Amino acid sequence: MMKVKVLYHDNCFDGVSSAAVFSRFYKGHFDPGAVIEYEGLTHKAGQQIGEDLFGPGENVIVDFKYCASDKLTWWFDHHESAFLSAQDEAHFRRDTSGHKFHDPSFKSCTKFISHLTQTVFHYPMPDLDNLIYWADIIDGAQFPDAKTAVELKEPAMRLMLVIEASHSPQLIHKIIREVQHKSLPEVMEDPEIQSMFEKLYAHHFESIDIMRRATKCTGGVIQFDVSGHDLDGYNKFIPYYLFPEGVYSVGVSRSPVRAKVSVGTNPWTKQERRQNLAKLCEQYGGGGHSVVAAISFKPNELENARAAAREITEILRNDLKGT
Ligand SMILES: [Mn+2]
Repeated sequence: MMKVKVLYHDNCFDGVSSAAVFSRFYKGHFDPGAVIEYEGLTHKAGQQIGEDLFGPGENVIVDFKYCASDKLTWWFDHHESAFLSAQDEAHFRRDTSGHKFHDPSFKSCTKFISHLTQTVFHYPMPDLDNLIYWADIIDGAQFPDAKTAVELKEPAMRLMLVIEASHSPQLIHKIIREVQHKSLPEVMEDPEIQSMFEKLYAHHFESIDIMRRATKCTGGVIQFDVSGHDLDGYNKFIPYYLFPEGVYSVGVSRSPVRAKVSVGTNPWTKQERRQNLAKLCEQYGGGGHSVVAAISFKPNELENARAAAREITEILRNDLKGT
């Protein structure tokens, strides 16, 4: 019986779903008795994934940056900024295990993993199709409109709220275990998950009000600073719900572990997109995807975060002037 440690992108529907899909695959294809332990990873300023996070058996990272450690046995990521350094990327390129995968063309890591389990390992899991479908919609921001993304009518969207805003690792790990065998409406019926949802749902509407007061939109760039509020887990589509005409959004927020600049492109904008936000944020030590990216600062570096947000807002505004 193998001990497996799965490190996943915390407070993220795609991270949680990736952990679930990998776990089902591992148990079904390799070891039904595997003992799987989960741990969430959060982007922090200058973060290295420490060797201390790894266990004695299999060590897996899903939907998160690469770690150049020989203890890492599986890796799946779809982020453009997947490597902290050229040395890390070289370490990945040298890998011969056939268990480490990177493809930024996938909208979600969940879909990427399920694609690989089918094409490389010939192990399809059709009962997980709905979970994979929603991970791809949510992580790829493929909602029909901001209303769908913010008003949270679908069970998957409700589960997304719990995953993004819950600070309880036990609850997140319960969700990872439940979604492997239950449908999303069934998972939402669990009393513990349901009661957490009710609490967060009320808070969600308060956060829309806070954002409404803290947000402005000039020259096509939506700006907000919610660092004075406990809003680290706010729904990232609220800015576009409030300002549908905005093309980009630049926000500053703060939690006990970091000050954060979040930069996004309005998924519903008709404007031609020009700026690669991953590249832009990489200049400040951050990263992400071309349409949504972020920079993490230490919690006491709020002023640096604000300065970076101002500069990025200027760059994006000038970019839009040129269109
Ligand atoms: Mn992802």
